[in-house]
Amino acid sequence: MPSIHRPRGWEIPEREATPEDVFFNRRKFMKALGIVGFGTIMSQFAGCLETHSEQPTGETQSKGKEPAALQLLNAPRNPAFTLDRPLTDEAVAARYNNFYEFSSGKEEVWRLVDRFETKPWQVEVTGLVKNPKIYDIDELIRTMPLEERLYRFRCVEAWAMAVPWTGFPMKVLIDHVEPLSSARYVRMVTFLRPDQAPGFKTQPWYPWPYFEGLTMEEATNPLTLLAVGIYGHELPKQHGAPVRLVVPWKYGFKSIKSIVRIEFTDTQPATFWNAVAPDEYDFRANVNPAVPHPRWSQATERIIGTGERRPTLPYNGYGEYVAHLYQG
Ligand SMILES: Nc1nc2c(c(=O)[nH]1)N[C@H]1C(S)=C(S)[C@@H](COP(=O)(O)O)O[C@H]1N2
Ligand SMILES: [Mo]
Repeated sequence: MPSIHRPRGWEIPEREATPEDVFFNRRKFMKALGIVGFGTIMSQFAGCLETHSEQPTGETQSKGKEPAALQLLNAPRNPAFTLDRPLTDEAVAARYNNFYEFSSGKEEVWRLVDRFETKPWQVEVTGLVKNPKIYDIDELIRTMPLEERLYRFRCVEAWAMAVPWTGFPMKVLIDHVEPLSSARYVRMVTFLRPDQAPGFKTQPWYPWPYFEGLTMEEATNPLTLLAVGIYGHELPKQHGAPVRLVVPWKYGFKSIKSIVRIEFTDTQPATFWNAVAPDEYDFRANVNPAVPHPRWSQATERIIGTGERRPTLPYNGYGEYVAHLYQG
């Protein structure tokens, strides 16, 4: 190993020049307004916030009663997670998506999501747990410790972005349901609604609904996030509303969107892309520049929006958090 000092996460400058300055300034502004009744805020920002059915009344309210949109906006940023690159422009990220339930065309997914109904929404947590439970998405947003994290995100197809997710560590939810000692894996499943997403019918050969899995060690790793927001507001449908997984050290296909079921098992669950092409996508799928995909190199990645190419980082730059999971 050459003795090059690679700065650790907390030593890297938070971000280089970013197109998101405007966004973060807006949030600071919103926080400052937080001392005012938020009816005022909501009426000022009604045009840019997607609000929940629960309407603001203008009276002082506790955190527990705030509309989900405002809670996401107020989630504190976790300073432990910094970037070595600018954040991706919000509109670029929102118009370049992998979400096969809608289309295999990354640039058209956002135009096909209108009929997808993400409210109301429930997530069933089941399997080898002491306290199986069906959670309403509003309950999750109200009761889970929401925070914002700036994460790199790397698709197996070699495109990459860097975005601010709002969510909560999956471990918090896992602790709530108390897995049995026999639970060794977590299996997650996406919705199956052919009338709300055209891809089910246009690509009937796929083994719908989309399914993914992690080991318990991976699922409870502090990096593993269940995201309910991005750029300070609710997830747009194309990003996997209302709740999706984010495992930043693995290729993007592990980060399953629009989750309806989380199941604890004692055997390694099958995964969607492994079922489709076992020679190309394995269960583990850790980002690794040294292991090429059978059809292309993984040595570099292309930053969406700018087209810049950067070297791929082992574990997508998160080795300090996760490399120990894979030793031996
Ligand atoms: N349900 C579901 N989840 C999914 C996918 C999908 O097709 N369906 N695609 C995956 C892939 S390949 C990637 S790269 C990311 C893309 O997330 P983004 O569109 O929010 O950037 O979602 C992942 N989660
Ligand atoms: Mo991907």
